[in-house]
Amino acid sequence: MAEPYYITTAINYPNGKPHIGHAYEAIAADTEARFQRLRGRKVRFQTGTDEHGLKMAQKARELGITPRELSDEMSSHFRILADRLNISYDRFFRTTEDEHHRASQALWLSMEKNGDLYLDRYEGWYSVRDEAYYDESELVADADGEKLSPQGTPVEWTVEESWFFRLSKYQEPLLQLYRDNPEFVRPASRMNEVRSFVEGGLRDLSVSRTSFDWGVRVPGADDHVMYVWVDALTNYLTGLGYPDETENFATFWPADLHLIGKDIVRFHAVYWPAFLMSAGLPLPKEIFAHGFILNRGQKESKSLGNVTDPLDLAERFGVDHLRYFLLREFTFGQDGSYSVEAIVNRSNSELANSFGNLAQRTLSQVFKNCDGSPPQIFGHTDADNALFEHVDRVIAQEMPASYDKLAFAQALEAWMGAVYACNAYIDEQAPWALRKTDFERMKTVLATLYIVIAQLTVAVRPVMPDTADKLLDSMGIAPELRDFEGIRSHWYSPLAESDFRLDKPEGMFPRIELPEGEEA
Ligand code: ME8
Repeated sequence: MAEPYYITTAINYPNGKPHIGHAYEAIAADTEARFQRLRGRKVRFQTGTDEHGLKMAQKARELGITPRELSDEMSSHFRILADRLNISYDRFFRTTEDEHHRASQALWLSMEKNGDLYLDRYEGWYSVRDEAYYDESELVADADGEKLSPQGTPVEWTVEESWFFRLSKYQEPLLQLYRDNPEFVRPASRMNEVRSFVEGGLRDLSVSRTSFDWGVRVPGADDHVMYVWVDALTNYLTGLGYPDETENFATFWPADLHLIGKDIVRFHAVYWPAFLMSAGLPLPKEIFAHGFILNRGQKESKSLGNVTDPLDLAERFGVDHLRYFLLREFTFGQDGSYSVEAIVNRSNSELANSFGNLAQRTLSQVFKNCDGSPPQIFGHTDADNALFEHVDRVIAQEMPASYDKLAFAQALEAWMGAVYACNAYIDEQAPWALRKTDFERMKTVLATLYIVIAQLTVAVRPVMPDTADKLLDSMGIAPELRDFEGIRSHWYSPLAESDFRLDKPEGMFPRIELPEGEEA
């Protein structure tokens, strides 16, 4: 039985159109999901939109439409983006779905049954932009002395009757969880932040609101809607059929990985495990917090006029180029800054000039000099074997180990190292010169390259699924060989002996040229 693997992204607020950060998170999660599938795991991958709460209600009021109209329209933009970026989700989740109300209420009732919910009055600071409560001591002041949240967003003093969750009761159990699972939150710096926050003491959490009604009703208290994070986090359960005892729930819960951004760690690493402990449910295995993507060092914002639609980037550079760039350029877990010239440089130097050129040079020689038939092997030399060993180490060990820990840049660094080794090999062996002097050796060299190119293409499938599959199709690599083990097997001789013939190869990675005079 394949080992199950459940991965989720954060669900996005559809109070505006998606931005590059949303694309980044979706691409990283998708790459991980595809990697886990390639290594034979039974994967479930969920993403979606987080549609309740004051932020959505206020935005809708501003636009003169209902929150439902806003979320219907905007949620579709997130789905369109996910589809365009080739995100292989199994479930696109919307928190306004009926079944989600039932699930959130079921979780609520379990927490209530455990004695963890009580009615009181909330008085304190709230940031609508972050949908978060803050303690006075956490606030900072802007230049005019105006109070701001630690994320720099405005806060308002809020006084309201509210249900509370006994978060304070979970301080010790949470600390125990972190002691037992030091990698519960990654990277380690985020784990440290969370641990210090919890060590500092936990106050009970206000978990319902009465001043607006755009949310999930609190069972038995119709004038209250749940705090948006209570229902938002529950999406990870609802998507599996909770509270019903479904096969999906039995197979996939607890989640293997909640992939989120660094600004929402507290909700996932403190509140969420506490809610689950209270409800008597198993806890997710890992929370990974990625960094923020900045545009030339700045946060994208309407006031700076630097908001870029990720669909435009995909259109302009190609989906797989964008995916490759975002995962290759930045260490996953840290912030990164992108620019058009960085995308162009990375794509041209690594995809067009290195990998694309390697494939194109090799396949066009097979096409021209071997009638398109993958050539026969006449005995390997040490140079061939050294190349095989290098590539095998990369695809069998280095890349899987890196993908497994979400070290995407490291996986692609190893991949590029192998591509460089292939390019050095082709230059040294010069098969084009062997055509006249030693036709058999030429064939062996091209066969060697054919094998390693197929292997390296399979290894990069999680990152560039579409282009990789087109290249593998053109090379006649059967679908069942396109995983880490399959492509190491002895598929080449049967292919060489079959009547497969290459079509005239077309470059899969054209150079990107910026129009003259365009500011890159
Ligand atoms: O936080 N770079 O939704 P959201 C990288 N609904 N990632 C970024 C980013 C950037 N510039 N800006 C935001 C929410 N993100 C909640 C989540 S989960 C139960 C509820 C990330 O639309 C952010 O960290 O504000 C989060 O992981 C995701 O995008 C959605 O952010």
